[in-house]
Amino acid sequence: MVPPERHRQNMNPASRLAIFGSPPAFAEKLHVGRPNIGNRDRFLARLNDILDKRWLTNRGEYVIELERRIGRLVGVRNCVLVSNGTVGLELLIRALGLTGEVIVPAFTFVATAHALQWQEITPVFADIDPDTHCLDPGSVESMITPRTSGIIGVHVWGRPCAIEDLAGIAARRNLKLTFDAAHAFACSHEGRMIGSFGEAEVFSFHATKLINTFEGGAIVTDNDSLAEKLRLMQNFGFAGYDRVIYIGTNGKMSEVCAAMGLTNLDSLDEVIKCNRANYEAYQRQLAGIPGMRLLAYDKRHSSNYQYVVVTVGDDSLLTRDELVEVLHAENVMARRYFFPGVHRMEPYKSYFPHAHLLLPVTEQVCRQVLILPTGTAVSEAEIARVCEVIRTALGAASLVRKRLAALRRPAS
Ligand code: T4K
Repeated sequence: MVPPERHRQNMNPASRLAIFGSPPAFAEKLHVGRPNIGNRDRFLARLNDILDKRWLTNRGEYVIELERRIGRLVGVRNCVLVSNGTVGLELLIRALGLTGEVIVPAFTFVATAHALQWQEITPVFADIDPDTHCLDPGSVESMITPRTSGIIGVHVWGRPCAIEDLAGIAARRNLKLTFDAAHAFACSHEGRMIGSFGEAEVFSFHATKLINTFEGGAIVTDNDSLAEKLRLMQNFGFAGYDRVIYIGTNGKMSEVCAAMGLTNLDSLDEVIKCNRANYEAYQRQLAGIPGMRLLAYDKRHSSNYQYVVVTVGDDSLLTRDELVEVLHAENVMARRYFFPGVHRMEPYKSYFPHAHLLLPVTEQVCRQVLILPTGTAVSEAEIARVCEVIRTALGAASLVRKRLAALRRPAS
């Protein structure tokens, strides 16, 4: 009788995959976007202080401190903390007086477009650059109409947009330029921090982001009058007790959220170091696998390495979607951000049914991009295991493909 270990070694490697009935590589789900959680004791000390002081929200001392620290880090005069990145975008769009049409990428989280449509402004989708995944300035220019009032670039994966080209277009065509910097906290462009470009920029501090405040975001700008307007707008238009001077909403960040932000900010360098080490581990493990291209971070800019992004090319032996099925069976919850592209989501799909014809690169990138787990919750050994699954699956691609097809067929 073959001893179990020998037997396992003699098995076709593909049979070790969960899709063939083996136990999954991970007993628990390995997620993309596990929150980075800073020093728990420091957070709890801040939480106790908040409870002792009974000051829970409405621009308390923790919010003020976090605004000051972010402003300093980014190098801008004003930081307005908000309840989440989406509300930050909505407030900024309104404060800038954008109207009619605004050009955005369709390769982004749906919030970028929703923040416009929510205010009955039409998001017009421009195509992206195949290397950076950010707006293609040539496509932006071709989408400008007499109704266009602005451009919102998105620094996808924390990599800067073609900022100078977009600024040139905005200046020539008299458009407002802003950036959705949800992914780009602590990133820089040519030695200058992201957050300091355009009219203003918006960060997200959602649980899944580099720095989280549970939920939260920030609008950063050097424009003092814009910041003042944003502060009014985020607090119902109150300019003092009983004095409402503007239309507003509730977009405030609470003290507990700010305390979490401060605690996470204390660990910023460690988090980025860990992300970078994880990225480099993936780089080593995935090197030389045909069709699997790890997105490079441009060394001219500093990055937060928050996302590990692989483009699964047409030369790969399995498609991106097949690899996702294999990985999910192993409890590796790889993601397909931003599939199928905002232009294929409602209501945009109904409004612009032919948008995809003008977005060939967006369409291709949406088909090919695979996001793998990283962050402080993921170890190098786990990364090695994830990559081993990928290598095993690709090494038995035709068997895997057949098996996936069989699993998809409904049982008769
Ligand atoms: N602009 C851009 C370019 C953005 O990417 C985003 C947000 C925004 C604007 C809007 O900012 P916010 O209004 O959100 O501040 C996630 C996040 O929910 C979203 O914030 C983020 N972008 C987007 C890229 O990713 P989903 O649909 O993937 O969320 P979900 O719930 O599937 O979470 C992702 C993974 O994280 C899960 O697999 C599990 C894990 N997770 C999640 C949470 C919430 C945890 O382990 N713990 C948690 O607490 O959108």
